[in-house]
Amino acid sequence: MTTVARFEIKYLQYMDEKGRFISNDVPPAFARDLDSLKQLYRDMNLIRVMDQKAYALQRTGKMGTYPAATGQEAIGVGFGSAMTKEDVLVPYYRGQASMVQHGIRIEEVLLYWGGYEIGCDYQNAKQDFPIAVPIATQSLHACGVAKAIQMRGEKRCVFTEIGEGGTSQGDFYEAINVAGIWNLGVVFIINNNQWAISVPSKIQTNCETYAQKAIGAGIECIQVDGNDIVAVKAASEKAAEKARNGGGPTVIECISLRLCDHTTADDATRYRPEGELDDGWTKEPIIRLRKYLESKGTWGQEDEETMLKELAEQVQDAVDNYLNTPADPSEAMFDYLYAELPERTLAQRELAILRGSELTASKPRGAK
Ligand SMILES: Cc1ncc(C[n+]2csc(CCOP(=O)(O)OP(=O)(O)O)c2C)c(N)n1
Repeated sequence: MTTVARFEIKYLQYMDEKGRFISNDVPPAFARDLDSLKQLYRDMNLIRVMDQKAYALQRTGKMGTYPAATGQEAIGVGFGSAMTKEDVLVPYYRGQASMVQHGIRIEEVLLYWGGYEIGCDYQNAKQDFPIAVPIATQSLHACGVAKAIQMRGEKRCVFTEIGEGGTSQGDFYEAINVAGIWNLGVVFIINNNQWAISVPSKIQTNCETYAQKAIGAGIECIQVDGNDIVAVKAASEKAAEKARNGGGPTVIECISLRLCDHTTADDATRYRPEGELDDGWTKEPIIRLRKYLESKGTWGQEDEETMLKELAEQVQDAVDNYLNTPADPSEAMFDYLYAELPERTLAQRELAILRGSELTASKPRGAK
């Protein structure tokens, strides 16, 4: 017997949980620039503040279900900041960090989760896709976009994110297969936050890593510390550059931990083992970058307080815009799916208009 092929999975981490650069690899250029790191620190904090506010909106009946990304901010901010304006983002429901990073407005994210169709009509990112709630469907959409880019001969790439649980779906395997064989410029980000609602990642697959699923599709892959924004951004920049230049797809598995409930409709205390959160909070991405910035003498308590105050104001402005948006009329649910409504749906739309007028359809969400 002979060996016909060998594979290995590389792991990338630059910064440990104490905020020390531990890698023998030379850090990428952005990581040697303290202003760039400070900006990334601010961007991650923005998502944390936004998530807290979104939870409060849901809890006070002013918004629908919301999936926070607490503890996973380095993933979305990391790969979102590796994207150019021309690149296309095909997000999943826990994708607010990359969405905001790519120019989608905070109020648009809130509007989506508040049930507004205009939440998907991104003013500053027209090319980006609506949030995909059906698991793994976005992986195939991303391949479709990348195929169009390839046919037009454009120098752009596509980023799409998926939870580790979502990679069990057929759509994901079909997507990485077609991305491999058609050499599509897609970067698949696996957000391995250790949980698919109450199913721990360890019993989701028999693979040692989620990254290695790419090997079956013949595409390059890497596993990174998803709590280390330097590693996430560095791996994403490399994969994006390759994709834009015709080098094909990459799968990047980012290891992190969900430090919040799955969504506002979940109670993780019912399945999470004791102690997991305590340990998780020592490894989360924001504190480690703060420790690094402090160790360089470039960040202190005053900077922190000023930043948090500014971010709270920024998020509150977005919340006010959200709350002051008149509610979509009931018939809006019919208005964005077809160019021309089929006959039978027309009747349903008429009914929705009739019913809608009985409700307080045009009342802004924030109205008493
Ligand atoms: C096709 C489909 N099946 C089931 C669901 C219900 N569902 C919502 S989230 C979820 C778990 C997903 O976990 P994972 O992919 O790990 O992502 P995470 O939510 O942890 O980011 C499931 C099964 C769905 N949204 N779509």
